Amino acid sequence: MKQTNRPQFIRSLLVSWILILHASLAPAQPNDKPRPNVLFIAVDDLRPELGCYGATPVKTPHIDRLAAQGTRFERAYCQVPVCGASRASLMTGIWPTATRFRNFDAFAEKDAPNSTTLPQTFREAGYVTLSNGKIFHHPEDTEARSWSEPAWWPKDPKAPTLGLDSETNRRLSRNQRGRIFEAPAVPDDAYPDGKTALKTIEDLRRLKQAGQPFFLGCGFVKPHMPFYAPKKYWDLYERDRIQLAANRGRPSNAPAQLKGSQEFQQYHLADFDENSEEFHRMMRHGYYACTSYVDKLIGDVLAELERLDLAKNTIVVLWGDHGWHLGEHNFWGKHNTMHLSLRVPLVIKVPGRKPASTRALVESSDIFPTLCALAGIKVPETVQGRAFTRIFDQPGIVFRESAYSRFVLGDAIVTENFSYTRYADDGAEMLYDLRSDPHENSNVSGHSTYRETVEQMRTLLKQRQDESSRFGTENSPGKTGQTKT
Ligand SMILES: [Ca+2]
Repeated sequence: MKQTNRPQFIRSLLVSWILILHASLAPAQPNDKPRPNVLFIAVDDLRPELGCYGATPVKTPHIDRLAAQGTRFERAYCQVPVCGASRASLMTGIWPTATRFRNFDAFAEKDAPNSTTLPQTFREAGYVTLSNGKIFHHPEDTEARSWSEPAWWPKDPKAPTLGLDSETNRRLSRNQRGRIFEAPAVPDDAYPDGKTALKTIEDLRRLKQAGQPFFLGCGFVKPHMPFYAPKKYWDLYERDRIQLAANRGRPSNAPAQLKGSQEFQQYHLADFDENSEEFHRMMRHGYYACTSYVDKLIGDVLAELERLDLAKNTIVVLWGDHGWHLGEHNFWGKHNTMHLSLRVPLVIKVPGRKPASTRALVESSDIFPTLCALAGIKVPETVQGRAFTRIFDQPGIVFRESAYSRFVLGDAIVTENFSYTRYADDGAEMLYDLRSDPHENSNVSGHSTYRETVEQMRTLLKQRQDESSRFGTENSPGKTGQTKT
């Protein structure tokens, strides 16, 4: 008897020991409070042109309501103004360099193979982690280690044409990406984003039943072009009354490297002349309609979170992956280091914290360690961003001296008063004084009055570039070892 029972006894001892070890490694929970869930809502190409950011005709009542309950970040900046790189950087908390997270084709898996991702960190801490729609730009990026289940995407998210007649279709045969706008009278769930909202709502019900803490990603693809939204959202705006950008010319003294994105040229512009006021008005109308459509879907998801009584213990993040030009400087979209391309909407609702707004500078890379801190989870050593949890209690503090972003050849920092870019090819510079020139109409980098400021910006930028390059050298697993939580 004794001999046959011994292996069982040893095994049960071992199992107990593993469970105890697991429990002791699990993050301490003050007062045994349940660990907070995270609902991470990513919106593609959404600039902070939302009701809660003031002075805009864009109707976003649901996001405004969330902002009124949470902390609204007035000065949040992306690391890279393009989908793939911005998302890979946020999801790893790692800054870009000239060779890492450079453009749309960036993969966390490929560009930072030794990193631990945000959802992976939560998963390894015992969370269920789910991804619906566009969270990573590439669905397969780090999928196996990030998510408890395969990342879910609606079918055909990029070209969901619903409203084209045969004549238009014939004309579109010359252009793979299809017409730039459509406004069919269809229900919300006819388009992929509506399906992403429904899947997220189903998941919330499932997660409520399961009772395990969760990190739930919900990524919408609008207002990214093409501007396809149900007609009722277009009908919220009268096109004739839409104001155009006041500054449709190039900034004075801008170097030749500064260009607008050519992405819109990949769509069929119907009968519009891209230099006409009618085109500017249509583009704004489409962007506004798609923003209101996504706002409604966000409202549906948040309503379910409340209905299920999960809101009281769920941190909600609303984030846009980069900014967007709506005709300013005659630019459409992202792909440069102008303030409008770098500044993103960011609202974080933390249960139990007072509503606030803050002008503290924060970066997308700071979101990863902030969420870890709020959930009591150890931040992986590879993360370069910094937790800004203090801001929730003291929204008036100064958190960062600069936000660092880059795009292809341009390295940029934004400080309290200035935005500065340096191009790697010939050293051309841009400096905008955000106090006197918030819309960046005049590059003053060559102006004698700003000589000292330019020197300071060069030094600050160099520091940020050096810090960014540190990952992969001092911080690499080979030298210091990598800590996973
Ligand atoms: Ca994007």
